[in-house]
Amino acid sequence: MINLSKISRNNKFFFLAYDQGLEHGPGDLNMLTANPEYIFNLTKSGLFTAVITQKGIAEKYYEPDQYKTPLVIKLNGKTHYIKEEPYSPQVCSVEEAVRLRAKAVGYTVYVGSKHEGKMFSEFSNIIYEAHDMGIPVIGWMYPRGSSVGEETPDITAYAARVGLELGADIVKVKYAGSAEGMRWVTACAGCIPVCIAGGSHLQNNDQLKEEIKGAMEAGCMGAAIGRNIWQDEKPLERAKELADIIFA
Ligand code: FBP
Repeated sequence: MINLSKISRNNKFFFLAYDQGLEHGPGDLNMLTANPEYIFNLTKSGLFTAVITQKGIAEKYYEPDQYKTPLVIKLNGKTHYIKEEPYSPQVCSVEEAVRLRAKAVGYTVYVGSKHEGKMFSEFSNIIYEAHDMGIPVIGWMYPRGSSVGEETPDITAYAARVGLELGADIVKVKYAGSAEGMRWVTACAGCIPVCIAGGSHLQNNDQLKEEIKGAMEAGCMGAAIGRNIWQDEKPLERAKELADIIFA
């Protein structure tokens, strides 16, 4: 088993996700949050077990001595203009990510997309290369495409299972609607940790807190949250509330 200690605390994960500039565009950003330094400064709180960016942000802004919090580099990405069957091409190699001082790498698999085969193949090669270098791989396992219906616990569980069977070390999935749904997801993920994703910024943090509570009760090991933290007026207060649940 690959060692996950560099990106976890007490075997739990709290990732600060900041790849939305590429995935969603500047609509997610403002004059403050468009500056990656603002995000990296939030990591100085020590609340997060890792921060997630694309390679360009890592290369231009990430200073491990200054920020301390470990880096995860997303190896693929796509813009929100892509509306047909989703495919997110690999844009960074494992070797390059390690050179940019990543302690883990991430890759989105759109499970069920017509391009699933291409993503399976890229993901499998990434896992092979990363494991050869002792680097963990996080799978963003997102069921999407015209053959995939509305996401149900079974569909989320299927995506998590695909992550296990392809060799991911951690899977990141959307919340399956209830703690019971998440129990099925974690059962299907087997021995690999499941983290939940955040979603668009909600004025009230209560719903997200309930989801994270439900997920942790169901055996999840953490969360990867972006907009609900850094789009908030009080990002560190929001993050602390979530960290208290994850590391309880
Ligand atoms: P958020 O907490 O801001 O939703 O970030 C989590 C994340 O997985 C990001 O890493 C990624 O950019 C985004 O969500 C993808 O969201 P989607 O594909 O659902 O639009």
